[in-house]
Order: sequence, then structure tokens, then C-alpha cells
Amino acid sequence: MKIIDAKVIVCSPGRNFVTLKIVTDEGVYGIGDATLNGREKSVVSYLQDYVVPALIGKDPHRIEDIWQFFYRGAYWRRGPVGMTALAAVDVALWDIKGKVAGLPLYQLLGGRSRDRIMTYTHANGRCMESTLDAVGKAIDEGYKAVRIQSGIPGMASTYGVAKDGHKYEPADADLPSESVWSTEKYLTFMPELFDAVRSKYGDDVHLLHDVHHRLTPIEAARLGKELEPFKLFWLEDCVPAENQESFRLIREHTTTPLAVGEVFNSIHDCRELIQNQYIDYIRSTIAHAGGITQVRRIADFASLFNVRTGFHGATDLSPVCMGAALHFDYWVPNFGIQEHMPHSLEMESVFTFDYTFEKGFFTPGEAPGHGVDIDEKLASKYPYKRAALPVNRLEDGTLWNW
Ligand code: CS2
Ligand code: MG
Repeated sequence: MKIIDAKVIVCSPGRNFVTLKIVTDEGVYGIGDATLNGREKSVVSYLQDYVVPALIGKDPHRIEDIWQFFYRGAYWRRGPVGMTALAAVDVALWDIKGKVAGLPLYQLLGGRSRDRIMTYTHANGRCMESTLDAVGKAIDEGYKAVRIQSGIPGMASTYGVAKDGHKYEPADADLPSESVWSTEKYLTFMPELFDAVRSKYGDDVHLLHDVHHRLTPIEAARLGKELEPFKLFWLEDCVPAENQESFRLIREHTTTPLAVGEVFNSIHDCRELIQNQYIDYIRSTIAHAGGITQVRRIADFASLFNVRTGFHGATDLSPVCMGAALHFDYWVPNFGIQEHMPHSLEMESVFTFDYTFEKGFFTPGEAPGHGVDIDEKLASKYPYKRAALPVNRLEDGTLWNW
């Protein structure tokens, strides 16, 4: 079997997506998600100018060798753009292998380890009351786990809170919009917020929160400690994780479980975090961490240190990534939880998939491969429009982590 073509499909059904379609000489094709929010065209160029020409003629069954060719052979290894491009190739090849074998992807990985996949959704509001209402709505929809983000008194806006009446979409302008952040106001409000949620909804629902890289280690230690009474499922991205050692200080102060990794693209980004058990959940996702081939290595390594998976699953990861992630979640022994920000009907119209959601849990389909496809004709009706992620400044104007 040989690869005879590879197409990069860029579309924007409500938001930008990049999809790689690899076609073989036997008519079987596979697709992978190559979406990197705010940097889509960089991945398009990396694929079109450097990866696709070298793919033509290769045997699509040689997934590992092709992975090594575009990782070890790239010279300029790692980085979000190259690893997102490699991830798309990898997922498309696993899709082809499943189709040729006539097996759903989870069977190729080792069969299912569970009956269903627990997922969490987002609840957010501009104030405590509207956030509490959003939590209640998520619980009514059957979710057993809810991520909570709220507007902060004294701040005009903050991460994770949708503009009135809209779904939350961070890439909200042609050029980066600017927001203002106050750690002091945030740290004062968070314990009040989670106290109110627990008081209203009790202890049964899992609560998660994304700090989104905005604290220093000692601030994160304080927040983790102050949130302990509210028994979070996890506190996510509490500090930027380039310095993995900074998590030791947080770990020494709090038992609140920690999750990190959606911005990682290599096992080396999380090796110390995992082997020192500084974290409880690794979030590196198939679309940005080099595909199934590398994420499987990360998950296996994490299993040695009691670290579980908690894949990133925001709307800027397409249904292709979601489909592949659910097959992986079905198999991976050290599964933790799967994020799910529902895609809009417009987004879902371009992608067909056979995974299903019921009462807080997902199940992948039984179609060979990952079960997701793209309607190229319909996709072409939604042209790309540049959309940048925001930047964040402290109240004194200092450029801070968004
Ligand atoms: C967030 C993401 O879902 C999450 O945990 O961190 O929504 C993140 O802000 C976006 O994926 C950035 O593109
Ligand atoms: Mg996050």
C-alpha cells in the first residue's frame, strides 16, 4: 500500500479547523486534526511545504517509522507547530490502519479497559449567580464533572467566561485582544465561589477549575490549600510549566489534585512532572503532542507514577481529535477524565462521527478507524478567517500569562 496524496483542508464552520487527509493507492484514506488555535496557517505551511511532499510514496502501515522520520528526522525537533503537523499525520495513519483491519482504533491499541468514558464540560458566568446557574444546567444535562470559570468582581472580563449569550471562544479577534488581570481579586474570590457551588450542589459532582497559567508557585500553593475544603477533582495549569520543578513547591503545600499539559507537545515537557509525581493528571492531547504514537508513550510513562490522563478537549480541537481521543480513552488503563466543550451544530455539520454522549459519559463508535470523517464540499463553504488568542496584562500594564 502506498500514500499517493495528502490534502490539507482548512475551514471555519464557526471557528478555524485544519484537517489532514492522507489517501492511499488502494482508495483507503485517513484523516487527522492539525488545528493549532491562533497559529493554523503555520501548521498548514509546515504540512504542505515540508511534510506532504515527503509522505508521497511511503507505506502508510509504517506508522512508527513515519513518526520517527518526521520527529527524529526533522532535526528541529519538538514545538507546537511541528508536533501538531506530525500528530495529524499520525492520527490519519492510525485511521487508515483501522480501516484496513476493519477494526475501531481502540481495538488496535489493546481493546477497551472500561465500559464508558467520564467527561467534563464547562460552566461559566459573568458573576457568581450566573455561574451557579450554569453549573446547575450542566448537572441537569447529566454531567458528573463540571469545570467552573467565573467573572471576578472588579475585573471587566477574565479567561473562560463567554460574552453574554455566546459560546466561549477565546480566539476572538483578527489580532490579539487585550484583557486585564488581577491575581489579588482572583485569589480573594475563588474560595467564595467554590464554597457557594458546594453549598448549592453538594459534594457529588466533580468540580474542576482552570487557572490558565496565571499564578506564581506560592500563589498556586495558597489557592490549592484554600480550595481543599471544596474537594476539587483538579486545579489545572496553575502556573506556566516550562519550569517543571516549580510544581514541587505547590505539591508540598496542598492536596488539591493538579492537572497540566494541554500546551505540551513532547514527553520531555512533562517527564519531571510525572516522575516526581508533581501532578495527578496529564492533559497533553493527541492533536498537539505528536499523535497517538507519542501520547501512548506519555500515558504509559505516567502509569508508572500514578498519573492519569485528562485530555484537553476544547472546541479548538476538532471532532477528529475528539474521536481519536475517545478511542484512546476507551483503551488507556490509567484514564482520568476527558474534557468536552460541545462543538456547535455548524461545526458538527462539517464532520461526521459515531461517538455518543449519554448522562455524562462518552462511548466511541465501532466504525473502523477513529470513526470521524470530513465533508470536504461543505467545509469549502466556510473559508478561513484569521483569529488570534488574546493577551493578558496586569493592572499596571505588565504583559502577563493569558
Ligand atoms: C482551556 C482551553 O479547555 C481548556 O482547558 O485551557 O480552552 C484553551 O484556553 C484553548 O484551547 C486555547 O486555544
Ligand atoms: Mg486549560
